[in-house]
Amino acid sequence: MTEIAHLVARQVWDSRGRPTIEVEVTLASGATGRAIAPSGASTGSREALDRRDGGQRLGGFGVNGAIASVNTEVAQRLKGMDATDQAAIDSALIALDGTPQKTRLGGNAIVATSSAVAWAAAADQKIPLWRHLRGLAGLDADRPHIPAPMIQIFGGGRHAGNRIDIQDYLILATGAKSFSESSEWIAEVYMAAAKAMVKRGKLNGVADEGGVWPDFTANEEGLDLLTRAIEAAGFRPGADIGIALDVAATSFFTDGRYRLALEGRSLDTLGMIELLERWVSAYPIISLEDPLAEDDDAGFIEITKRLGARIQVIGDDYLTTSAARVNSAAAVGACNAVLLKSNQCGTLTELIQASNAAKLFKWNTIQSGRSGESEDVTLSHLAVGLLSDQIKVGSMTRSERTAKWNEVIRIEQSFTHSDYWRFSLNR
Ligand code: 2PG
Ligand code: MG
Repeated sequence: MTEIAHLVARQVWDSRGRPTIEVEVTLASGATGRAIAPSGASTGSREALDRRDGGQRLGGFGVNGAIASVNTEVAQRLKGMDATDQAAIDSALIALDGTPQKTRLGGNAIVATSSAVAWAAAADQKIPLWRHLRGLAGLDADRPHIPAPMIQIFGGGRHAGNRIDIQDYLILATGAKSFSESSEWIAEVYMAAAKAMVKRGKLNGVADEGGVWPDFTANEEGLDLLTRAIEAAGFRPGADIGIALDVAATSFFTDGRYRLALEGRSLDTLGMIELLERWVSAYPIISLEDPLAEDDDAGFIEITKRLGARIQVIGDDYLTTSAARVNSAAAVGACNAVLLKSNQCGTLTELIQASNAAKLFKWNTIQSGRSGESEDVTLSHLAVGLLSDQIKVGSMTRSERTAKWNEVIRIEQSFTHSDYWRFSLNR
C-alpha cells in the first residue's frame, strides 16, 4: 500500500515573489505528502541547480520546464515504487536526471519530489516526518533531541542588495535550556536591535530573510550594534548569547581578493583571516560560516587551524552538502562543521549521507533553509530527525521563517522531556 499511485507538480510562490515548484505525492493507501522547493541567492558553484525557464516571463524565473518534467517522466518512473524506500526513490531520480548538477530535470524538481515522497511515507505510517527520517538515517527514533535555533538579526550581502559585505549576523542562545526559551531570548535581542536602529533613524525595513536592514558604514558596525543589543535585552554577550556570522565570502571574492566594497578595501587570504581573528577576539563570536571563498582550500585549512578549537568553522558554499566534500575537507583539517541544505545536493538521501559523514568526524551539523523559502516545514523535521545541532533559516520575522521555528516549538512540546542542544565542539 505504500506504492506511489500518483504524483503531480504545480507552480506556487516563494518568499521573494518568484515562482517555485510544489510536488504532491499520493500513495496507493491514500496517504499524501507534499513539499515546496526553496531557492538560494548566494549559491556555491557545485550545488544542484534550479531549472528555470529563462526568457522574459517572470524575470526568467519560471519553472514550467521543471513542472513538466515531474508531471511526465518523473511521475512515470516513480509510479509503483515504494515510498518508504527513500534510497531507491532518490537513486531513481539521480539516474533519470543523469547530470552532475541535476540540470536536466532540475534540482528544484528533484528536491521537491524527494521531500514529498518522504512526507507521504511518514503520513502512511502515521508518524511525524522527523521520526521517519530517523529510520532512514539509522538513528535512534526515540531520542527527544531538539536542535538550537541560529537566528539572524541583521541581513546583508546578497540578501540586502549588497548594502554591506557580510551576509548574516546571527545569534545562538548558548545559555538557554530549550528551543522555546532560546527563541524568546532571541526575539528580545531582535527587538532591541530594531529599537537601536530606530534611535539612529536607520530602521529601513528588513532584508530577504527578515533580518533588520543593515544601514551601516562598516561591516564591524553590525558586530558592535549586535553586542550592544544583546546587553540592552538584558543578556550577557558570550555567556548567555553568542554571535555567529555567515560571511558568505564567495560572494565578494573576485580576481583573487576579498573585496569589502562597503569599506573600499580588498584583502588577500591572510588579510581576511586576520580580520576575522580580530573580530573573534573583540566580539563574542562562536561560529563563522564560509569565512573564505569556496575554492580557497588553503584559507579554510589555515582558519580552522587558528580558530577551530574555539569556534565553529562551517562550510556552506565550500561543502555544498556533499559527503565526498565533507570527507576530503576533514582529511585536510578544513572546517569543523557543515551546513546542510537539501536543495544544495538535491535529494534527502544525499543530505543524510553528508550529515552522517560529518557526524563520523564529530563535526557539528547545521540544517539550513535558503533565502528563498515558503511555508514548507521539511527543514524543521530534518533538524530534529537527523539529530542536527542547530537550525538556521533567517530571522524572527516573515512567515516563511517563523513557520520553521514554530514547527520545532510544536515538536519540542510533543516530547515529555527534551534532550536540548548544548554548544560544544568535537562532541
Ligand atoms: C546561506 C543561505 C541562507 P542562500 O548562505 O547560508 O542564509 O543563503 O539561500 O541565498 O544561499
Ligand atoms: Mg551560507
